[in-house]
Amino acid sequence: MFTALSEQLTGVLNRLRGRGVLSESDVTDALREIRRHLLEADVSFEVTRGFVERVRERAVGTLQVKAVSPGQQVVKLVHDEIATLLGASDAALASGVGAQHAAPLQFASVGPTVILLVGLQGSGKTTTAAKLARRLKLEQKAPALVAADIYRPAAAEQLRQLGQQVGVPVFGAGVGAQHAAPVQKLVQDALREAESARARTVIVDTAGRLQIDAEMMDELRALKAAVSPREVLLVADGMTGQDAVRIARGFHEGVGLTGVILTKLDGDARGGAALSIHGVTGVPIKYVGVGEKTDALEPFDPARMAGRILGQGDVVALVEKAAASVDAEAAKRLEQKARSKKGMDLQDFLVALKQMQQMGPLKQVLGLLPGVNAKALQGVSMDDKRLKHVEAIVLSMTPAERADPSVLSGSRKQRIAKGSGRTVQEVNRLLEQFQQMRKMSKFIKRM
Ligand SMILES: Nc1nc2c(ncn2[C@@H]2O[C@H](COP(=O)(O)OP(=O)(O)OP(=O)(O)O)[C@@H](O)[C@H]2O)c(=O)[nH]1
Ligand SMILES: [Mg+2]
Repeated sequence: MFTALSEQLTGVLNRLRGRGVLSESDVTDALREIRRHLLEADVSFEVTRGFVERVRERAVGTLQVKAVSPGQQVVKLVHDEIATLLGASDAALASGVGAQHAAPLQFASVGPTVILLVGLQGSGKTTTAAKLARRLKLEQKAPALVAADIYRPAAAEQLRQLGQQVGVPVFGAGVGAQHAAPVQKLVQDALREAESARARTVIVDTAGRLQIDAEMMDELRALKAAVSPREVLLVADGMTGQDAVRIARGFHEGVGLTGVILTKLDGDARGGAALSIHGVTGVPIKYVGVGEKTDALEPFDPARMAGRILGQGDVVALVEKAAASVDAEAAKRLEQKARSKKGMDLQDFLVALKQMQQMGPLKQVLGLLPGVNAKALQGVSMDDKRLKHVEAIVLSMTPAERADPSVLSGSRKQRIAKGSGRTVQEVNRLLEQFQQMRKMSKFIKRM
């Protein structure tokens, strides 16, 4: 997801992170780069400008108080601002990265909950309706689907097939039905049918237009008035970049939105839509679509998404947790990972190294790490500087590369070396040590 942006921002932050001393002009340089990358990702100009100004202001404050590890602090600022752009509240940020903070769907206290899906043609409304229905069914919310696209028989048929696939009943706009009545009347009838079929949540799939026009907005407003939806969700194509901003603004002003579902984030969406849309509408992104199948819908968690974009979710968690001694939970996770079939990945390797550094003298520590033998790590002389280098290398990798280093081709290694300011030989050495550790822990597991 957002691969290019993620790689670029990760690169800038890695360079900052390593710095013990940081001047205002270092921050200015880094922000100039970040600004360029955001604009390249098609984040809206206003959003980008606001972002850079906020980070600059706060970073200058941080530098003035001569905080320890200023690089790390500025990285945290950038992370938090990205999370804020994506819709994280201050409370969510304060409660740490591990916490889950997806915006939940709202349910009506009496009667069925109506969820109106709106959006332009091809944005993914019908697919998303089915995905959402599947999810609500799993959550025991007794969902039903209503087809409000009365213009194309094929549209209702598509919804009907998808409904069948996920085992959710579909009402309304039957093929061959007479469409003399206005759409809101047909949808009201369908809603009543759904209610008598004991549906408790009703997802209404509306007709899209190529462009926002007055006719569509009038129809949607009439529909909204007729069915009193608890949620009006804009289904927006995540690939459209900052065009999504204009679309979202149009729909928000036209009908009033309660949330957004961004689709097609599994493709090569650059990130512009995701990073701009909340800032412009003020409503939360509630879910993201990550594939064509009906199970490809994920709740959207701004802070975790920020971590993902910056390729540092776990590391931020680690920094925040940084205790004087071993982090019990991380150690447990490591143990589970070491004992699992897949074994440790590079992210775990880094966590293990950091844990060891926090804990001080190596020898005392090695015994604590399950499945890792002192011998396996002998090559890694763990002074602070070496650890920083190792860390920089691992952080220059994308999450996918960390999970599976076998994908690392020569050109990827070169990119990583460049991003971390190390040599390709060092990258290779790190990978060798990692393989040794894996072998060792597999061996121990078998015993
Ligand atoms: N890769 C991917 N494709 C998606 C996603 N969501 C929807 N699509 C695809 O996008 C295309 C359009 O989806 P629809 O659900 O038909 O879009 P719509 O908004 O209902 O379109 P109209 O009814 O014509 O306005 C389909 O080919 C879907 O399979 C997603 O999250 N990822
Ligand atoms: Mg449709």
